[in-house]
Amino acid sequence: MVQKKATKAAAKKATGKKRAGKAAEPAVPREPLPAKPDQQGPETLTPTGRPTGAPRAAVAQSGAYFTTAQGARLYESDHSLKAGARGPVLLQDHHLREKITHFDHERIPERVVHARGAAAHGVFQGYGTAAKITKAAFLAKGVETPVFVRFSTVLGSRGSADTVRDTRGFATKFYTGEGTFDLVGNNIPVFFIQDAVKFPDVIHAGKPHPDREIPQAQSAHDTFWDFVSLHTEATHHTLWNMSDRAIPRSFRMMEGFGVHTFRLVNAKGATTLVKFHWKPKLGVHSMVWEEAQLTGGMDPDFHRRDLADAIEAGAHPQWELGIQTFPDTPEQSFEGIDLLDPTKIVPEELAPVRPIGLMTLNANPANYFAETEQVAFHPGHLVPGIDVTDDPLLAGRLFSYLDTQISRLGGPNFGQLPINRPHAPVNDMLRDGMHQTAVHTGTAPYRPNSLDGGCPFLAGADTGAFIEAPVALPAAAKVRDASASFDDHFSQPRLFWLSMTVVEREHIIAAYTFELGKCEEQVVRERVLAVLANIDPHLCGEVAAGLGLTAPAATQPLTEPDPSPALTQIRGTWPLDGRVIGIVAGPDADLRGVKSLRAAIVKAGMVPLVIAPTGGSLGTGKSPVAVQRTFAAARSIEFDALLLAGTRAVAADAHGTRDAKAGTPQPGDCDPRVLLLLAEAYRHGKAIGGWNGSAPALEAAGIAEDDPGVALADTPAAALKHVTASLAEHRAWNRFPTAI
Ligand code: HDD
Repeated sequence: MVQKKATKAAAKKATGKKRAGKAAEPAVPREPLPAKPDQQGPETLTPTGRPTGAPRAAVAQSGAYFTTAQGARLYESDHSLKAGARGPVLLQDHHLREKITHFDHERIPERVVHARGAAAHGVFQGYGTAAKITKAAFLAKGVETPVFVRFSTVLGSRGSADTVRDTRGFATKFYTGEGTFDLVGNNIPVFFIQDAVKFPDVIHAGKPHPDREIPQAQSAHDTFWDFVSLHTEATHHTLWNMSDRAIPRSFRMMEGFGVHTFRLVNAKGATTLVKFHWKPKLGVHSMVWEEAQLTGGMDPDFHRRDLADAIEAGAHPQWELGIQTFPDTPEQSFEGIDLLDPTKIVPEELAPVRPIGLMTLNANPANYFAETEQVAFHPGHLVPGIDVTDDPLLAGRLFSYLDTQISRLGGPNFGQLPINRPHAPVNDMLRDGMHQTAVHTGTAPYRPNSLDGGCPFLAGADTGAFIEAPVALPAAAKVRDASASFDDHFSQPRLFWLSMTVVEREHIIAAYTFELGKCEEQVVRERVLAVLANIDPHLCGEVAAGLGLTAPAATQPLTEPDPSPALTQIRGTWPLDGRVIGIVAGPDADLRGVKSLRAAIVKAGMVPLVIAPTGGSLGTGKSPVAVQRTFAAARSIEFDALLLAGTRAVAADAHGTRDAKAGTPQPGDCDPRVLLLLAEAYRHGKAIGGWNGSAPALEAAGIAEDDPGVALADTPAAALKHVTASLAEHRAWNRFPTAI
């Protein structure tokens, strides 16, 4: 609480003597700014999981007076203690030593993979549709469970760009009443390797080269392609990575996958094999490659900002959790697909995804470090009713996560950090260790005991987690080997390729050509082409042509699987929540139209941003139009669609301040920065519209009024209608090549 008694005089004394030239500091204590309404901290529980009653998003600085870590008040903080104003600094200055020491230890090791991430709080509500096959209580109808979700890239360091070509992590912590369940998945349903023993290898190959530590957050380099071409089991995941899935438009527009097959157990002990899917309500959408690259420079925090802004604006992203179910037979395969092989999917046409609950992300973290950085997920955090299978990749993961977290979070007690504390009561016998914050009482931390009243007691087998289903194991000898079914590395990449639309195939060809073009070793490029030949001759031929190499022949017969329409992103129309519409305007634009347009865009749940020659506002009078972006700062990457609000708004002017020209504007008058904006938006397949005679600007940018996704209308409302119709399909796909 602010100390009300503090007077100006006392405050002045507290801040020390006044110095000439020193900026005025606030002198009277007042309440600190509260957390923003969209922010929420983790549930405030004791280290053993009991509610403390403290507010969920506490402010960092509370209280009027600055103190040491021990609570002693400081009367001066800008100077170290010296023997005289020009004399040596004294070692006895505790404040100096404490401050520098703490600062020196502010960083913790970043995650060895998935270092770059952004997260949000939310809630999951079960539909009850899985009740027959799992006893997991949080999946029962209507049960609400708090969640914390962290999205990430895999390869980049903590400060790397969001929009690089990479797999995205999609890790969800369900704080259920029966203990914490973590679904630690990705936005790609398969993985590079089939056995965890190769995980350090694939990551070493993907991370920057060890000698010069370049390139950052990229797979476009020799070691990555060397590895994936030598381990052809990586072909399927690599193909997804070269597709648009690896450059998502937004975290809000990504699917998520549990990847492995899991085993659900019902109240009677019957088991079912399942694969988990997250389906975004906004659809699955991507950037185009040039856009992703530009974004890396213009706004490297694009995805992080997009998620936080959407939540702050109340556009809470939602995903349905779904499952594909398979009979738990001894073979653990379905329609010939080995369910223990994490490089394989089961097409949704063969096993439909059945929705079992809805997740809504509705609050931003209050503190990045405390929550997003310190959160610790683990695929072994399971609840009754959900069990693992013998997928050898999953087995290694069950070891790795706790192990890495002990080093990353400085000891074995990180489970007591607020973001990691289960919401179910904790009553373990884990004791002591670095950073122990629980004060365990009792004298007998062992079982059974007769001193602490015999507590704690064991739950019955029907209520406890980790009651593994008694699955029979085949009689076998110990071997370092894999099942023969794991040897098929090409039929599913071919299935994926054949399921893509023409545009998506063009993007894949361009991605391979770019990445291999960045490789320096000819032997690597040639080996990758040999892999591509086993996926599809057209893919291989086009990439080879782009590299100036000869396409090799396939070394295996090509399979002819039925395409899976569920794999393409280009289908249907989708909600437009949170989409950003740029309105290009100038001093003489139709400002009444701009105002009505802004209101219509907001009403439709989208975000209008006015782009003008300079900042400030447009128009005079009582209600000028506020400008959000200047011509100098606006690039197409930020907008999902553009609307031109009139003619002379885009007249060329070196300073962007000249009065509107008289007479009919000519194409040559167009400001080059607007031309760039239009040209990029056009190249990136974005909807473009306008009214009030915006034709000259379009003409100057070389865009025809009847091009796909382009529309000039008489009124702002009509222009918006055209643009939103095109935007619902995400992009004007007809602008891209339509035939191979
Ligand atoms: Fe992993 C982090 C997802 C295989 C070892 N992994 C990590 C994260 C995600 C995944 C989303 C970030 C979690 C967060 O936001 O904190 N990992 C996957 C998926 C895999 C996978 C979907 C395959 C299906 N991972 C995998 C293997 C191993 C690891 C085979 C090791 C044998 N993963 C780790 C790790 C990380 C991690 C080193 C780094 C930081 C952490 O765990 O806490 O333990």
